[in-house]
Amino acid sequence: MIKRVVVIIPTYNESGNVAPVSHALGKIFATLKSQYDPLILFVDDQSPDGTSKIIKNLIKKYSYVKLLENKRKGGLGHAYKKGMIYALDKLKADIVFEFDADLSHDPSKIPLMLSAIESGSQLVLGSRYMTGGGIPNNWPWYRKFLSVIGNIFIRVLMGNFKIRDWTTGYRAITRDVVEKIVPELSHHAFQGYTWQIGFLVKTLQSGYTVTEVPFYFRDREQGASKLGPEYIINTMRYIMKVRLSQLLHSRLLKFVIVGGSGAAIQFIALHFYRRALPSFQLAFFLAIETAVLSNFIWNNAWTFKDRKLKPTQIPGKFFQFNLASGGSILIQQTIAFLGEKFIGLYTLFTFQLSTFNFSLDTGAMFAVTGILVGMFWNFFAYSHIVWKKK
Ligand SMILES: Nc1nc2c(ncn2[C@@H]2O[C@H](COP(=O)(O)OP(=O)(O)OP(=O)(O)O)[C@@H](O)[C@H]2O)c(=O)[nH]1
Ligand SMILES: [Mg+2]
Repeated sequence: MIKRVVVIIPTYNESGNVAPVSHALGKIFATLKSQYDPLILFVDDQSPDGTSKIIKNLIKKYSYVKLLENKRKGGLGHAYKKGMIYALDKLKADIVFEFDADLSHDPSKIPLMLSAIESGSQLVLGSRYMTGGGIPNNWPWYRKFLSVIGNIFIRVLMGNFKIRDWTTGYRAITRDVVEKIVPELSHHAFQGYTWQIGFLVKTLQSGYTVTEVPFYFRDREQGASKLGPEYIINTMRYIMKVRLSQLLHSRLLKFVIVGGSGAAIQFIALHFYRRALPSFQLAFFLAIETAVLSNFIWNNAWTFKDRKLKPTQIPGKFFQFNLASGGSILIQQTIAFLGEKFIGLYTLFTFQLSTFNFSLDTGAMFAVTGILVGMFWNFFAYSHIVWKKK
């Protein structure tokens, strides 16, 4: 079956570029004819320099050129969103490309990106930061610095080192991904690089296969760059927002909240049991057990709700949960014991960093270490034993 490929090119004041880019893409399209039916879709936002008039003349010359006109300038993401919906609905695209009008994106990489899709990728990135790719030598140092350091920064913040070029605007995307991801991107993601990063983050989160193909980014020769300082600020703000919302929805945070509430419950329960019961030992034990029960219920209903236990499993798993929690108490006791033996937990040995007039209590240090190691064990045991993945 011959597949429809639509190369989407947003334009804003690109009058000098639309003819050369159409010509260059036409040459590549000619080599694809046996397998693909390729088109260019320009998405113009009423460019004041008459870009759309030139495109309308190109349409008379090249049958593979199409134009979508927006009523107002809405940013790169907005243009892509409109363009993708049009490409899928009206042009029946199987695969779309994101492509810049300024010929920065080497069109000769299109066949390679298409074969990556044939091999199972659902999003293919044209990547500047891998062997075989690169950025222009003549870029001023600050633009090189921003591009390279910016991408490293994003990799660190996202905690993902597999993807090398997060901001690239050269991409091949399958219909499935467009249908799933585009409706999820709100108007917050329409400015600058946030569209590109947001699209990539959501595609990865949805479990699609993303691969990279290297290319050399060519500097634009015609027209002006739309890149400004607000791009950088918007990008950083967007990444922080994404990471924060990931943290708020993460299992680890829920686990910490449940654990913290458990500690509070244990404390309060002990207070009441001590009044009600003759034996301190018994009150102490019951208080722990109350907290363990509450933790078990909340972890099952919330932290691990995607792996919720069947009613028949509950007794056995609750026993396991008790053992795991006991293990964590044992770890904490051991660390406290070692702390006392080698440093003397109760001597409140402090060492002074006189310059800062700052004192560190090693006893507290051991307590914190004990709690952290205990928590680490708990999280491990819960996610790998009690609520292990099916
Ligand atoms: N329709 C539309 N296109 C836009 C808008 N902003 C940018 N573009 C287009 O998106 C593409 C990428 O923008 P560029 O200005 O080249 O940004 P860049 O590639 O990061 O920077 P330079 O290559 O240095 O200019 C170009 O084809 C622009 O014409 C917009 O608001 N609406
Ligand atoms: Mg460009």
